[in-house]
Amino acid sequence: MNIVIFGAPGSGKGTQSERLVKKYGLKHVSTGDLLREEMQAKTKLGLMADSYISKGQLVPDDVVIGMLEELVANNHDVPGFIFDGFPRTLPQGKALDEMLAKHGEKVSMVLSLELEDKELVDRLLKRGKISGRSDDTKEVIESRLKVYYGQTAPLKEFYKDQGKLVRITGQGSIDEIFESMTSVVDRIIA
Ligand code: B4P
Repeated sequence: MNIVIFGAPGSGKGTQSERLVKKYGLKHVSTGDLLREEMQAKTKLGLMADSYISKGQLVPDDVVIGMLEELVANNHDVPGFIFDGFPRTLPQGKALDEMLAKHGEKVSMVLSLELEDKELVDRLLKRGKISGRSDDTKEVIESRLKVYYGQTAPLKEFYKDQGKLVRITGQGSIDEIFESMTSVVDRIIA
């Protein structure tokens, strides 16, 4: 089972993914977390990623796709993945299909967390006060949302055409949203 958790910045992807991996025993793959680890370690990749992330832009496709290819190839014995924050562009979506196909796998479902911009901005500003993340500031959040609507949201059509897109409200308590998500997953895998 390979699940893509999809949504705008602040929609709850990371929050829900952590819970879903525990329930279903899947491997959590968060490109945001992986990039932040590189940034903290000040590796060459991390310094390069920082120059994009701190401006609210996406890290180039070839870098993120390369990172994921290695991870998928090195984890062929896991029961499946939860992809959190990947794919974020059409080329990434196509690359994910190809890298899974190499291992006889495919994306099973795409759970899209849907939320109004105002709530997204409020959540990220709130997180910014404690996280110290350079991308959780008003100006950068605005640019992340623009990037989301321009480059990431078109993936919804890509997955809708494949019959894999399931829209879930991202509004409500973390527990309520988790319940909606697990009821969809349980129905699909039943
Ligand atoms: P991410 O780390 O993926 O950041 P994000 O989109 O902001 O989502 P995140 O998972 O962190 O937040 P969540 O919605 O769970 O990416 C950061 C950056 O890395 C990107 O902007 C990009 O530059 C780069 N990047 C990552 N992946 C890439 C890729 N594939 N290609 C290129 N570049 C890439 O939660 C947000 C907040 O809301 C939290 O504080 C949480 O506690 C709160 N929250 C969650 N659910 C809630 C609820 N129900 N009610 C109230 N608050 C809630």
